[in-house]
Parts: sequence; structure tokens; C-alpha cells
Amino acid sequence: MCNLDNKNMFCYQCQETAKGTGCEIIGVCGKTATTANLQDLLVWTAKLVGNYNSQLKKATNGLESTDLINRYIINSLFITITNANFDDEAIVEEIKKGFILRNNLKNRLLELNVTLDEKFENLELLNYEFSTLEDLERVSKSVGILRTENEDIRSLRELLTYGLKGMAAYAEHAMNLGKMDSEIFNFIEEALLATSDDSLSGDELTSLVLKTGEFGVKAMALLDGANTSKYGNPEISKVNLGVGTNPGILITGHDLKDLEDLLEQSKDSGVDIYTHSEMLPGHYYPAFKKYSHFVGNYGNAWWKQVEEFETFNGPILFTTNCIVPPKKTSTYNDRVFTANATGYPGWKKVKIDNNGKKDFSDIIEMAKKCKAPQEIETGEIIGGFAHNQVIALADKIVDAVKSGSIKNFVVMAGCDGRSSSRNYYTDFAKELPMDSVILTAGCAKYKYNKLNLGDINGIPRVLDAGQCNDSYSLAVIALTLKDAFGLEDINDLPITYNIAWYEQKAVIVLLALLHLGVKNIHIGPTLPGFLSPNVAKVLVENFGLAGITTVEEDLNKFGLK
Ligand code: SF4
Ligand code: SF3
Repeated sequence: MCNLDNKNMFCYQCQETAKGTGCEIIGVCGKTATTANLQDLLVWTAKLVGNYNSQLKKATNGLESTDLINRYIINSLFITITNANFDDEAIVEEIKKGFILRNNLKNRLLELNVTLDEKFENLELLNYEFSTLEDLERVSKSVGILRTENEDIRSLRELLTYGLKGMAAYAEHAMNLGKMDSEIFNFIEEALLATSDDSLSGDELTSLVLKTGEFGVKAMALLDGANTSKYGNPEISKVNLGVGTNPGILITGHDLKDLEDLLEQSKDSGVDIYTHSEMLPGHYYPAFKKYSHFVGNYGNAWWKQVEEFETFNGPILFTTNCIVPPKKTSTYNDRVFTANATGYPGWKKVKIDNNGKKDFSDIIEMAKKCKAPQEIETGEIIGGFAHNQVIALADKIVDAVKSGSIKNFVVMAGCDGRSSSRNYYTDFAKELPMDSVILTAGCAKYKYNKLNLGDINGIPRVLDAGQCNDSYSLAVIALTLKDAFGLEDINDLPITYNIAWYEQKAVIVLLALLHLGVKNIHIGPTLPGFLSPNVAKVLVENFGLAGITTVEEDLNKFGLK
């Protein structure tokens, strides 16, 4: 079995990977080699748990399937998403937890006199003592990405794994709102195990990658249903960018259940709540508008947090990624709290009460003693254009297209990131002809959502559907427009896809779009380092997947100039 040989670590799961090929010494994201290796081991442990869990489900016709195990598997994947968790101790705890679950499941199978399936015996190389971090790291070095020697099989296995990580994140948010789908859990388990199945051919893995897109759509639809049934359909909303005079709590990440609980627990406390980065769309949901202390959005996308957390002055609550490691000189470390899959060494973990509910009282008490946020911008932005709202405007949009006022839609969803090559997206948005409308979701929007790009007959030129998972809304909108125009094929619509990717949620969004039949998607600023030339070729030939060039060249290529 191949291992890291003379490398400290190997990770190429995100767009910022070193030299576009892989982080081998330390992560560009700030992940140490130890953290990276432990994360690989956690994914492996989730497979071990999945192996016995799938056998138990089979033996008991699903009767002994538990939410505890499902949550363990999806949360383990979520922990390893880029910028979610840098806390080695927390990751080790999860690995240990997984071993206990694996032992319990195995014992239960033996109790039931089930003959154990030896297909995934190769996962059992982890027969070691949990004594030291060094022991764990030693073992972890043989379970990572480079264990697969064939570069195409490795590429497909990793593409599959990253799609599953993104799907797991969305499934976890839905689960937090009480919505679960055993089909999704079963698929995640099956596909995760397939990444360690040496009998699968490249073609079989490719079909599984495409099937991941199908389940990605299901997971996003499940989360959309969970969010909208609980909090109402997003509606056109103006969000304040300025600050008030009360102290504030800044909530970041994607988990709307945490937003709800924080708003509820902090009402009447004299503390205001501000969203940050991917939590901005919280303002679009009717259920949260009743909270008068829910005052606005502070700052930009995740990568600007080191400066913005400094000036915010109050506590910060991470509900999911993206965490940027603070600088040595950062003074906000004692003000940061993490929840769910997130963690950072030295930052506080949110307390969970005896009923399993998050207790934000420490954060609220801390906020009361803090200064009000320092103003870094003023004005407001508009959003809330998820499927229900856009469909309500469909007649107006169809008329605008028929009259020629709107000539094109450009889907510019995805992620933002710190590399200067991403200024392409700001320039692209600025250079688009005035009869083009941007459809967006995810933190990619921060590259152009404050540019005041105007409107077309009252329809804003940037329609923000919400978080990255709300890319589902963009697909629903496209399918609705296809029907409204009486078209056969979604690709006949005047829609161009120019998507910015960064982490693994963007991978599931991409696979979901491919499953829906969308062709000629452009992704940037660079193509994923984990696509081997042959795997990239399959995606190019079958789906027209392409990268980006310059704004000028791409506008011409897309027929937008
Ligand atoms: Fe490198 Fe990205 Fe992996 Fe971090 S998540 S180690 S930046 S490839
Ligand atoms: Fe952003 Fe991390 Fe991807 Fe949810 S918060 S889109 S990068």
C-alpha cells in the first residue's frame, strides 16, 4: 500500500491547494500535517462504521438503523471539509467515538450470528491502541489520498469523497431541523465504502460520481424543504450593512437552526445579532423578521474575517466553515465560539444542555460586556430571490426576456476565496452587458453584490437565492423558465454557468447540476487539482465542463459581448 513516503501530508481537496496540485507540507488553509492526516483517519473511521452499519441494516431489514450512526458518518465527513475544523483533540475524540461505534456494531452482528462480510477487511488496518497522537498519526499516514496508486482511480475516489462531504454537510443541516431521508444516508454509506472497494473499475466509479449528483439534488431539496417549511419561503429583503449602538453577536456559517436558537435566546438581552458571510441569507426568511434585534450583516465572505472579527468587537459564533486561522496578533481569540462540526484550538465550544439543546448564554453574557461593533460600511443590499420568490415574478421575467430587456442570465454561484485571481468575478460582473442578470448563491456573491449593478424593469441585476445549498433554487428557477418558454432542454435557455468553486460543497453543487443535465459549465478560477487528465477529459467530453480565461475572452466566448 502506498503512503505518504517523504511527504508530511497530502491534500488537494480545495481550489487553493498548493501549486494547484496538492498541499504536502502544510495546508494553504493553515491545516497542519497532523490535522490533515487525522482528518484522513476520521474519514477512514467513518467507513469502518459504515461497513458494519450497512451489514447490520441488511441483517435486520433496516430495523436497527439509528440516527446516531447516520449522524456520526455525516458529521465526520463535515468535520473534514475545508476550513471546518483545525482542532486535533476534537478530531481524535471523533475517531475514538467511531471506534466504539464500530465495536458495538460488530458485536451486535456477532450477537445476531451474522457471518461478517469480509469485503472491506482492508479497512481493518486500524488495529492499534489509542495511546498517543503519534500512534494515530502513524496509522493515518497510510489511509490518505495517496494510498491509491492509479491516478485516475484516485481522482474518481476523491471526486466521489468530496461530493459526499458536501452532501453530508447539507444532510446534517436538514437533520438539525428534523428532516432525514434514509435513502440519502444509505447512499452516502454505500458510496463512501466504494472509495475503498478495489474491485470497482473506473467506469463503475464514474457512474457512482454521477449518481452522487442525483443524491446531491435530493439532499439540497431536503434541506430546502427543511428550511422553508420551518422558516417560510425567502422573500425580497433589504439587509442593512451598517451597525447600531448596542453590543452585537456575529453568527457565521450555514446552520439556520443555530440562527433561530440564538435569536430566540438573545431577544430582550440588549444585544443585537448580525450575520456574517454565508449566514446573510438568514435575513431573507420571514420567520426571522420578527426579531427586532436581528439588525444586519457585518462584513464580507469568510476570507476577510481576520480583519472583520477584530473590528466587530463582540463574540463570534461559528456554526460551520469557513474558519481562517487567526494571526498571532489577533485579539479576538477569546471571543470566538464554535458549534457542530467546527473547531479551532483554544476557541470555546458552545455548551449543550441536558436536553441536547445549544445553550448560548455564555455568548450573550460575553456580548453584554463588549463594545458595539465598529462601522466598516453603510447602506444595504437586496436578496431573497430563491425559487418561490422568483417564480412569483416569473411573468415579469418572461415578459422582460420576450421584450428583449433581459437577454441573458449568468449563474455565478459558488464560493469566494482569497486569491487575487478571483477578482475576475468582480470584473466579469462589472463588464456584463446591462441586459444580463446574475443568478447567484453561496459566498461567491461577495465579489459583486455591493457593486450597485442596477435593475432591469425593477428586476435587480443580481438575484441572490441564498446560501450555496440554495443553488438548488437556481436549478428550480431554470427548470421553471424552461417550462415557461416551452423548451425541451434546459440548455436551450439563455443561461450561462460561470461558477466559482473553493471547497467541497461546490463539488456537490457541480455534480447536482450535471445530474440535472446542465452542460457547458465553466468553473474557476482554476480547475480542481484532484481531476486527473483522463477524468477531466471525461467531464469535458460528456458535459462540456471548462475553465475560465480572461473576462474579455470569456464574455466573447459566452456570446455576451
Ligand atoms: Fe490544502 Fe485546501 Fe487541503 Fe487546506 S483543504 S490542505 S488548502 S488542499
Ligand atoms: Fe463559502 Fe466556505 Fe464555499 Fe457555502 S463559506 S460557499 S467557501
